[in-house]
Amino acid sequence: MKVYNYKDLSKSKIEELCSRQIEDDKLVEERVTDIIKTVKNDGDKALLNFAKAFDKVELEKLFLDAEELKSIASTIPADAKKAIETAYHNIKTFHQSQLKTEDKIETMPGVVCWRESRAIQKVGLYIPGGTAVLPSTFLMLATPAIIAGCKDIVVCSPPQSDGKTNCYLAYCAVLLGIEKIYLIGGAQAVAAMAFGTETVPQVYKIFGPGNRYVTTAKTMVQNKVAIDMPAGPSEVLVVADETANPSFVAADLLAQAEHGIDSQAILVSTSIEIIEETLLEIENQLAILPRKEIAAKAIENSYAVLVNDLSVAMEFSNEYAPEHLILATEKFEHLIPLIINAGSIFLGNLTPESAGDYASGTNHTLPTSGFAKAYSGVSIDSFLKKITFQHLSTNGLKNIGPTVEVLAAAEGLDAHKNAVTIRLR
Ligand code: HSO
Ligand code: ZN
Repeated sequence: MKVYNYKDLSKSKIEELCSRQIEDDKLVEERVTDIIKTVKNDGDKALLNFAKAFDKVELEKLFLDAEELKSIASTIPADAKKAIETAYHNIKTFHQSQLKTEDKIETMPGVVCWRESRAIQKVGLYIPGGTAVLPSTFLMLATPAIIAGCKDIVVCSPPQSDGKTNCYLAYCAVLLGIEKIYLIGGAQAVAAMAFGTETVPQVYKIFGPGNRYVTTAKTMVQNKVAIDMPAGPSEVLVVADETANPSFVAADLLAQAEHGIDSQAILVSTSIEIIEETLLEIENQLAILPRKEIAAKAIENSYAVLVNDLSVAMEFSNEYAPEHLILATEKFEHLIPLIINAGSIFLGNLTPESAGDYASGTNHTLPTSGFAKAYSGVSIDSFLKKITFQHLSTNGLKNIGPTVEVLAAAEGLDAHKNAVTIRLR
């Protein structure tokens, strides 16, 4: 991990440090284009062939039904079952609190405007399999979808080598009342949900993280369906002062690093001692991690920045716009107002990102790659559309009519003007 001193950094170097170099990979793009075309043309047959080619399984059918899910779920260990239930309870409680009705507003006498929410009727959730199975992602996406009232919730996850899904995902399905898991992974899952096949229903919005193939596919189907957000490798930025605990900071950076070799774990600190001790701690803790090869590569691509004070740290953080921001300082309260760009924030020395990744209640589907400058993480809002309403009374029509007539005339749109005039008569 490289260490920089902020005062030696030029503006362009800061920009470079804050930019995530995601080169577009022409080969991935070509393959994904091909996969999408094949799924569009051949439907289920293509999906079964891709399962054979990519997941190395011969599937008899493309989904597990409620009975099968129940039977797989019954093999879940008791402690995992309880942990999933606790996480689900917290995620549900937090997301339920986001359901709000808005007031009706009388903008002028007799003119009333308001907004109401309606759920997106058909949504598709992608739950990665690959190097890590993520039942937590299933909870993070399905819970708000259900609370929002989405009618059709299509869940895709790649099949395991036995042609099934694991007991954790199956148990989540049972707990959530989801009656099918489609055994489809990668770009082909995204294509299936975007265009529909004989078996897989077409949806209006696709959610969920995934590898390069999945995220490339999500970008490519955007003229057909909405997506939750553009996705890049996961990242954390830790702001630490002398009140931070280097072992905790190292553990948080490594938790991020183990996600993938392209993950970034950034440390910004006011104390060179904290930086040095954290780097030593990273070495110690890394040595015994099962995913140490992955984590070591990610740490190699990461860096630390020494700053003069916490306000400069926050300036850097806002420029970086991290997916996760950990404020490893007792003074976190003072820093909250300085935060402008970040996906989700973890306050103080006792709040690890892992808490939010799994169980505290906040959503872990968050904007990466600097998109926190413009995007929010997944929440209830992601599954809703806000529809506006208005009503004019006789008095309202009289009050607003002349304004509309004048503006319509100014735009040369007489039919618009007429729609008011005819009523005023
Ligand atoms: N940190 C990931 C979420 C996750 N972590 C799932 C563990 N499991 C992206 O926010
Ligand atoms: Zn994580």
